[in-house]
Amino acid sequence: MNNIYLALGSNIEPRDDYLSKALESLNTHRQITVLRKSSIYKTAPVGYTDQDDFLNMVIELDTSLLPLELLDVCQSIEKQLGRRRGVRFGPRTVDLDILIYNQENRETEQLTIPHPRMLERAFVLIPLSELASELTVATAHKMVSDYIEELPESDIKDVTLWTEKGSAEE
Ligand code: A4P
Ligand code: MG
Repeated sequence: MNNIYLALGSNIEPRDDYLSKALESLNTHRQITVLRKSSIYKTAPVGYTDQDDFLNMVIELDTSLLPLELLDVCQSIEKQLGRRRGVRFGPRTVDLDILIYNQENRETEQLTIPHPRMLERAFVLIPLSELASELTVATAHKMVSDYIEELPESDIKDVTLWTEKGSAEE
């Protein structure tokens, strides 16, 4: 059984549609099965802050694809959903990042796993903890929940559970 986690993010409307379309494309790939999904969170932009809020989520999947093949699929889904590469860390219809691929530990320009910025990002760690709070990352004795405890309070406050548009009225 694989242990593979992806992070999804979007900050261009319709953000929730972009997330569902990305999920659908992953699921229809014959070598990918989406096993579990976190809730969707509304998150304040990190890095380049002069942009709209994001919707972020994390999914667990099973795949027979190798890491670089999976990256290739992620990038073609981003492209298919209209992603244009502009400002680094800037606005995007959809961003698909590979967080963890089993015990894989690699650092190349094309692909770094575990994702190099995941451990300091509340918008990744909080949804990931819904699926795997006891997962150890990077060191043998630090779990996802430990990394969350180390985050500044303000970063945690910037990540709130997102409720689908209109659902409150229904
Ligand atoms: N790459 C290397 N490692 C990986 C990996 N593990 N997964 C390479 C995916 N790609 C990986 O990515 C640039 C290159 O990283 C790729 O060509 C790939 O070969 P990109 O998606 O083209 O560009 P980017 O997304 O602007 O850069 P990057 O480095 O992925 O940015 P981040 O770190 O993902 O940051 N704030 C909030 N609240 N929510 C967000 O989702 N996202 C970002 C993007 C910034 N601020 C955000 C959010
Ligand atoms: Mg990316």
